[in-house]
Amino acid sequence: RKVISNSELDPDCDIAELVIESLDVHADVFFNGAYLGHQASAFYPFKKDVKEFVRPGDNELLIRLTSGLETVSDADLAEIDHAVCTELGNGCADRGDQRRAFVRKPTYVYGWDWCPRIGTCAIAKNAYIDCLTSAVIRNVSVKTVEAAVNAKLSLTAEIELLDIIKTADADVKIKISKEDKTCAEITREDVLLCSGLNYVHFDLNIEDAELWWPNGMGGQPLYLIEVSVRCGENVNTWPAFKYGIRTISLDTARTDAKNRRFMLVVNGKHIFCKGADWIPADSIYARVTPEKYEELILEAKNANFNMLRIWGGGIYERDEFYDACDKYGILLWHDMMFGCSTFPDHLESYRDLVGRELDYQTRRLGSRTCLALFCGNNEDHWIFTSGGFPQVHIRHEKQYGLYISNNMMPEYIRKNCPWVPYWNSSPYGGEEPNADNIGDVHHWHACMMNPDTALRIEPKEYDKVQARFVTEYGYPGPCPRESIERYFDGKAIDRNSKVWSLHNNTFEKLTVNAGIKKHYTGRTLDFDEYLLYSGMTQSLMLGYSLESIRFKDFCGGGLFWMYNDCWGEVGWTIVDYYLRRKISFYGVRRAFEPVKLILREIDGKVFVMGCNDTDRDISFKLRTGWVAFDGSGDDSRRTDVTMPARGRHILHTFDVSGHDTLTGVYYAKPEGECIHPAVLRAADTRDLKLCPPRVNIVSAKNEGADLLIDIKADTFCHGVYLDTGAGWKLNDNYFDMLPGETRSIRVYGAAGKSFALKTLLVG
Ligand code: BMA
Repeated sequence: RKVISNSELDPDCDIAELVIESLDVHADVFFNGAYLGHQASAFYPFKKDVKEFVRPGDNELLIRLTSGLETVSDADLAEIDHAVCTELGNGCADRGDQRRAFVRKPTYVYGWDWCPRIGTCAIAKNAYIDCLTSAVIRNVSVKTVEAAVNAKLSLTAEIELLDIIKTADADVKIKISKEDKTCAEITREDVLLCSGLNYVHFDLNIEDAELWWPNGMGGQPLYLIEVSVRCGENVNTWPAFKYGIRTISLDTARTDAKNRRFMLVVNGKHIFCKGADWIPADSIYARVTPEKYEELILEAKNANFNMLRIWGGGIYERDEFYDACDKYGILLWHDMMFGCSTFPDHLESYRDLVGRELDYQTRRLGSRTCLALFCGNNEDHWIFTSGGFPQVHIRHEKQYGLYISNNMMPEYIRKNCPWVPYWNSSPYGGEEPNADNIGDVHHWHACMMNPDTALRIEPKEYDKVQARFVTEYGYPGPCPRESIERYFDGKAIDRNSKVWSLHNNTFEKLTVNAGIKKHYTGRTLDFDEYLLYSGMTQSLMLGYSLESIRFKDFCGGGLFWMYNDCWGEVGWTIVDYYLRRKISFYGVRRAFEPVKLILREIDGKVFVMGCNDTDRDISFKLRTGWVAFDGSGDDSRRTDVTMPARGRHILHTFDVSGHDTLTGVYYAKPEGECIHPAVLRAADTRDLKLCPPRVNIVSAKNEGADLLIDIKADTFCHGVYLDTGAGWKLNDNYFDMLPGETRSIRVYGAAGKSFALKTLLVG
């Protein structure tokens, strides 16, 4: 119930449009006692002209909300009788409530493997009244036609003339500026507006344009776009918005008899997408603050991501989220909100409801700089072939939800943002969804979801990836101690307690302990050791697998499950619910470095791949070969190499030449350039015959607010870290060093502090 004062309203307006941005989910809306209507979706706003009901003094808005589940009958469920998710033999307990298929709201709130059931029911965003007169801008869409020094944009203003009988004359004005410098300004004078919708189109040239690039590939310059319409005395202004000049397309061209490419092309360059899957940042999604969005997207940038995939069981995020992605160069693979279920697309009323949502969201998001691709759903195509659901006869008029992704979405994209690439589902493509040769893959069953624990904890399994694009796979790890203490709420941390198991991912299945045992030690560990070793294992599994995927030059992206949390748990993420970095953050950050060397052995040869996301060729002398852990023997050679701009190339190969990989490592180390060396992982760390580590801090100084520490290793050292606790952010931590290597570590904001330097003990 909200009291709206009449003083906020202009008595001379044509309409007083009440806007309620998000209602979760079934709502009856009353204004001063008048019934305005029923809303049944959290995914588009409720809008109604309330001018005739406005009265002097206070006005009353009354909303009656329900969760919506009560409207779903057994007969409804029988019609789509597969909504019970038995996927992965896990039962519906972990995928919520089967009725979720009928309610258009975030469905993760009914419980998922990574969160408990917290069924929401809310006025989730803002509510206000817009007083509108004569001509109103209803939408502005913009497309980069040419991303070049002299860039071309096309822009369309959708203007509604509120007079339903008569025409009117108007001036429509566009201004594009950057840091107060006007780059383009056009006024279209004396435009004839007809009753209802009018589309006014502009072609714009921007000279000396600065192009927007994904993170790591260049800058993110944003231009300010202002659009207004004057009709008689009235001026209506569309909220000014920022836009980065760039083109994005999806290349699915055939590469050979069997395969097709699946790569995004930004400003004419094929890119490798680096990142992870995004879920709502809170179980109670309405309480996510703009600051939390900002921090999470900044951390995605810090982890060297250039992409997030918005997963289809969550929400269309708030504007602040997309603003931050534009600002930090994070492209979006954007699922529509359908996931892991069948949906009642045979019902006219359901198609109508969903149609409004798709129309609203494609209009709202289609011109966003960061938007790289719309995707129909999460795993809805795949579940028909993955054995989880009974085989059903899918007819055209009853596609169990697929009609929405297959037929409705392409129509709305064509109508509202035809320049945005579209993909029907994730995973999708080829003879059956999850095929290696076409489209994207959720790489779960061969590894983390395999009943065989040995496969779940073996990093080398990821060298077998043949996918054109990986959109999901994962490996779990715990949060830092500070976060676990927080959810234990003052009680002693007990790994046999109910609290612990509630905060443990359903699919963890003792994998974390098995991983520690394989890679590090069979000792009984105290709690801090458990955190350290499990964090290192997650870091290894994610870091190694992302390198394996990036090494495949036919593969267009490596996105792991998942980036962020909606509550604290031992789970998939690298940044926890409380925004603390896990140890694995650093492993992922290294795997995604814009300029990066990766070593892999194939048939007795070591391949050195150079990944260079930047716009300049990089040439340097590269030392490659083998070195003993204690530094005593070094069999290496120097070669001149060049890493061409914006590409992945094999720079060099050399024979393994029979050295003992348990007493030393094959490596590739650039000389001069600030590029980290790469080592070839020959065996599990636990099996290596490491010598006692010798590593020291050689200098520590303050630089502005930061602490800068130089470290030198005399031997090979595994898991070198500054013991800062989770309260500090570093440019790197928990890394390996070669004998003789030095590294500079920056601890942000830690000027004047000192921290102990440690290495991980193995065995
Ligand atoms: C995939 C995702 C999510 C799920 C994740 C981990 O199925 O699409 O639904 O949470 O795996 O289990």
